[in-house]
Amino acid sequence: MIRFLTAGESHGKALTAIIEGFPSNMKIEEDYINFQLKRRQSGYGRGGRMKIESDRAEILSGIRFRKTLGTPISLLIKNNDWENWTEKMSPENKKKDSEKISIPRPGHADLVGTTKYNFDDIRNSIERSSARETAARVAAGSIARKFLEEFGITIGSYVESIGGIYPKINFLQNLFSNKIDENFSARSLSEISDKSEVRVLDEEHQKKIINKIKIAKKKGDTLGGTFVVAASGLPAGMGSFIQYDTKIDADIAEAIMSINAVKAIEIGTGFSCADSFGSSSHDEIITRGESFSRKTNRAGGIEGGMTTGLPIIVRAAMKPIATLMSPIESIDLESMKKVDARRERSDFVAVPACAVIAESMLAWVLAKHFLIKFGGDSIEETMDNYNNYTKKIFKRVKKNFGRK
Ligand code: EPS
Repeated sequence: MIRFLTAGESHGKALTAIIEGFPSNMKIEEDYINFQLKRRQSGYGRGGRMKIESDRAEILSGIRFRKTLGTPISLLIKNNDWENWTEKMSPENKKKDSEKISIPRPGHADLVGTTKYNFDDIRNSIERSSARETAARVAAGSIARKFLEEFGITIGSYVESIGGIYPKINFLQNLFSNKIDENFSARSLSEISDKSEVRVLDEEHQKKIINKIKIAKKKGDTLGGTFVVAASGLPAGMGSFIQYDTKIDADIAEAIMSINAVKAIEIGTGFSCADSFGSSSHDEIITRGESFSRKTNRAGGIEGGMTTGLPIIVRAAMKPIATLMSPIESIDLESMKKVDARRERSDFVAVPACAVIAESMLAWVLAKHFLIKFGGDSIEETMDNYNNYTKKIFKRVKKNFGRK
């Protein structure tokens, strides 16, 4: 079973991640991780912080001569901004005149975090609840992504809407309701969206969104949006129906919902299939050569908590950033009086980054279920197990059901 933990405060010295459970002999290099970290930092509408940071992961352990050892991998991402925060975030004694924050922002973890942990300074809650932590997740997710690529599994994403502005063409509909494209690679979605400043799939849409972000910025307001994450090249049978906690869709939902500011997720046609007849909700089963397939992929690649082999299609919604330059109402915990919520440097929009983080979380869940299914201490052993299973599926069905 793979697992990872992250540590680090937003304005502390660094973020770290410890990743465990991947087989040995998997090729991985810092540049591969750094490429993903750079993707997470991009997107029109980010705040001043992204001009300070240029995230890079340093490999501290678990990798030798660009190959995994099967031992815990530890990664370090330095916070460049730490230079400006050494006193305010010092692990040593607090300076007498150091600033104390007492006004919580609605929509952030400020109030509940501060009361729950019995802090006397909201800064203590702000730091770890900040989405800065997701840099470490993307670094960890890169190891999972690289692992999956060994088996031809790719992951990609795009932004569907920001501030309620949707594209003229419903790309999502194409992904599951039309004829299945056997050659579809989820990575191709990112190859297109990465070229866009807001990670959308067409230029006209980008223009409209950037205008809307400009309006939000001018008003001191923020925006949220929706995004799509997909994975392709999967074997059928990852996950299980045996218990609630073995279902792969449940794990995916948990992983995506755990990303800061994500408020909703759907798989395949999700909410809209609840309004349709069963006959237009499910995917008719067909054979394609020596394998099973479906005429459509409305299920978004998962039936009964297991992968069907068709692409996994996930859609999620991110709420608008909670830090507002034109703030809404809050309470000052010192005076208990009504005040404007605290302003502080932040992003206006982070949906493009959120989609990249979601790719990383999806990669993690898929790698986890892949290794539960196929195991292996070395990548060679995992590959043998994988080949053995996938090559025999169709033959076994034929044998079990009596056809020669
Ligand atoms: C964040 C606030 C901003 C964001 C930050 C998340 O940081 P700061 O307070 O330093 O301006 O830029 O995100 C990142 C630093 C990052 O790397 O994504 C928040 O409050 O969640």
